Amino acid sequence: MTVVDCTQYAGELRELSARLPQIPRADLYAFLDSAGTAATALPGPLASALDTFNAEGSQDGHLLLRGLPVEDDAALPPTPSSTPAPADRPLLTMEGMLGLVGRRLGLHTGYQELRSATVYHDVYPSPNAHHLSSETSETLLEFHTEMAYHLLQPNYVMLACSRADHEHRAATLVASVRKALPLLTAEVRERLFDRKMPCCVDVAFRGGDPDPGAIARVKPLYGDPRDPFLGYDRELLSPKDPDDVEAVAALSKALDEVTEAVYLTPGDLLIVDNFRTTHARTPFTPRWDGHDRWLHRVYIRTERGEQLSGGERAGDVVAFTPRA
Ligand SMILES: O=C(O)CCC(=O)C(=O)O
Ligand SMILES: [Fe+2]
Repeated sequence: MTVVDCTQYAGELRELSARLPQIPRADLYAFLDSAGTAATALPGPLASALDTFNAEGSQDGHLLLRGLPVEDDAALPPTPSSTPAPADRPLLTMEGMLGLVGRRLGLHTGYQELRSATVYHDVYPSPNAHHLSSETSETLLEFHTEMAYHLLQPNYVMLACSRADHEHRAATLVASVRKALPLLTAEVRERLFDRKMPCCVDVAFRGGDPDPGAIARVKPLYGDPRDPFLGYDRELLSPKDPDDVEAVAALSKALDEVTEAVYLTPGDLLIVDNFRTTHARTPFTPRWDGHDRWLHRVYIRTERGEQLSGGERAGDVVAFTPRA
């Protein structure tokens, strides 16, 4: 795991965050523009770590910023129990960090069908969550490349932590294709590379049909054959051909073998390279006491993988087209 210790920059980062509009949802475009300006003034070593990760990726496919400024637990509002956040909710420090870091990397993107088309998502446990939802808690949220079936799939998923779960059991798991690839035989790689496989989509993208089936086609491996991108979803990817089923099983096993666990704690910001990894979350037990686990999530698009065609702004909301 690659960790950037940001403790020494906390003061500077607090100041940058204080320069941003303090009611971000009042005018999110303006907020993200302002974050874009502030992101040019990030502390040097942090800025270079982000720029290098953005340009080259990394072996383990994620970057953990630790020791960022964050409110004391007592100063935070209660962990939300509904979504989206009220438009007048004041900026939380970790949301400020997601603004700064995200704008250093690319463009924050909302997804029309998801979370009322908002850009900033609260991730918190919810009773009776659908088993594929980030609102699950007592069950394992299985490996998924975020929206692997979406033509405008985000390049990064960023998760910033305001509250951990009480027992510190919830781990965010990340498995990197750069680590898994050497564990695959040449035959398996060849079978998975550039081969479109049927893939279901998350509930939000089903257009009200409870089970539209595999309406997308996803390639498990694609891009540069020596350093491929990964599209892997344990629940949604639905290969039918027996050779495909077998190859995906081999990939699945390799991903399990290289899995790394990140226990997010307040002041952590995890950047997940969503083109080279799949991620998951282990079970934990909520107490429903207003202090349950609380993350903030944004999606970032960059030039890589043709996710942008020119003229986009940070804060744009995009509509669903399945990969086909
Ligand atoms: O709760 C987590 O650690 C990750 C949940 C997740 O997969 C997501 O929010 O995209
Ligand atoms: Fe996710």
